[in-house]
Amino acid sequence: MKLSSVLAAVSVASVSSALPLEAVADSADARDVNPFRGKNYFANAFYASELDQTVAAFLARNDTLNAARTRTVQKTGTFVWVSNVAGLKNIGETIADARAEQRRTRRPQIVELVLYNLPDRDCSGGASGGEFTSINNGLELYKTKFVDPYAAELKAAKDLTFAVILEPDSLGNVITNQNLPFCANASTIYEQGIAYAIANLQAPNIALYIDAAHGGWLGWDDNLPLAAAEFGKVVKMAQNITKRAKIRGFATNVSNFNPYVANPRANYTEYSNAFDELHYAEALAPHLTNNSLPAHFIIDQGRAGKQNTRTEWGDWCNAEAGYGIIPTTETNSTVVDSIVWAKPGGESDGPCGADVAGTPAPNAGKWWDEYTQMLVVNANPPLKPTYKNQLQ
Ligand SMILES: *[C@@H]1O[C@H](CO)[C@@H](O)[C@H](O)[C@H]1NC(C)=O
Ligand SMILES: *[C@@H]1O[C@H](CO)[C@@H](O)[C@H](O)[C@H]1NC(C)=O
Ligand SMILES: *[C@@H]1O[C@H](CO)[C@@H](O)[C@H](O)[C@H]1NC(C)=O
Ligand SMILES: *[C@@H]1O[C@H](CO)[C@@H](O)[C@H](O)[C@H]1NC(C)=O
Ligand SMILES: *[C@@H]1O[C@H](CO)[C@@H](O)[C@H](O)[C@H]1NC(C)=O
Ligand SMILES: *[C@@H]1O[C@H](CO)[C@@H](O)[C@H](O)[C@H]1NC(C)=O
Ligand SMILES: CC(=O)N[C@H]1CO[C@H](CO)[C@@H](O)[C@@H]1O
Repeated sequence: MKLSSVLAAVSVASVSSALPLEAVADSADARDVNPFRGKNYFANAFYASELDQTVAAFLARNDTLNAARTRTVQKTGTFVWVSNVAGLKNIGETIADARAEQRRTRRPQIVELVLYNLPDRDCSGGASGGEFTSINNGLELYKTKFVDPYAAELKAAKDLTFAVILEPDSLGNVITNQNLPFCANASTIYEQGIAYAIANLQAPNIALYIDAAHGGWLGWDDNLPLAAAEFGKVVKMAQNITKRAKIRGFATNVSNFNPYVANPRANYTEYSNAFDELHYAEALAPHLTNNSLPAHFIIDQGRAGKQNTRTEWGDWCNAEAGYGIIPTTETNSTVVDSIVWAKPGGESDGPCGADVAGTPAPNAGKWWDEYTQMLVVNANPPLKPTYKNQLQ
């Protein structure tokens, strides 16, 4: 049932009592239509709470404008990263919060989650190694202790729609980093793990996006067919487990700084046709179609607001940046479902990159408030302010 028809049927007297949740949920299969359309990008409470100190820092300097801009970030949907077994509890909390918001606003919510815990994770970088290793039965533990409970939570919350990014960086490493022995070893584990996750996260309220790295990595002409073939292989492996298993599409540039539309294009992109993420998505799309894969994308712009601050494409760590385009389905591209904010801006990439306001970068995942303040000030388009009296 459409939300509008439900609302029309509700009498004024009953508005204060909660709608049955099933009535609010969208009946369309999130895998067959753009699942973001008509939904509110749910803004998770944890990220909003991290930003409280950013608001306070601006207010301490009497910078009410940037404090108000930060409040806008607090209301913007970002992905919740679920990166280990202990983090599974965040799913339940997020679901409870999103339901409350759905009841309060009577707008269907889309809840954004990253699933990130493969055995031998981050085989090329090592900065984000995880809790499971293949030599310690990691694949079995990943399936039973992580993916199974993860899938059960989402399937039970039929009243919400989920967009899930699967395993950032992993298939990118399978495609281009076979020369690294640890990645070569990890490849079959990655493929089996992701296939299992796809096979088990099949439900009409779950839209899966396989991570497709970014234009500076897989966007080179020679890499595009290899990438599409690898994605096709993994989806077929999933269909071997769950017949007709399907994904919605692909996520690009997770945690990166590449602009959606470059202006001007950066010199380090040399001759690549995928010199920004929109060109990357459109270049990869026909290869996906040829591999019987859906050519739909979500593109992270959480830290892509300030262009051309880097000298090398490979610079991935805490680059000078600003918040980018606010999540939207108005993407000007038929292959792009939505601009999203996947990386929660302000959580450090690791102890690397330049100091900001005299402070060095903390360890990966740790909050870095000076960096966050920079993201607010550098945001492009500039963030609309939300003053305190506008909070509801
Ligand atoms: C902020 O504004 C208040 C009131 O105008 C003033 O008393 C205070 O000194 C200002 N603080 C700073 C850091 O400028
Ligand atoms: C790769 O796997 C083989 C066989 O299990 C093992 O002997 C070797 O040490 C592994 N190499 C790396 C770099 O992990
Ligand atoms: C699917 O399963 C069949 C039969 O077990 C096997 O021959 C085939 O290689 C599998 N395909 C993939 C992509 O895993
Ligand atoms: C690219 O290099 C040229 C020549 O050095 C320079 O003029 C231009 O500003 C550079 N473009 C960007 C986006 O940095
Ligand atoms: C897709 O397949 C068609 C038909 O085989 C072919 O003409 C076209 O070049 C292929 N496109 C890509 C991007 O590989
Ligand atoms: C889409 O195009 C319009 C008009 O050119 C532009 O204002 C808008 O910023 C574009 N949206 C994105 C996401 O690039
Ligand atoms: C999934 C993906 O592409 N991740 C990359 C995002 O961008 C950063 C910075 O370039 C890379 O380090 C990540 O590997």
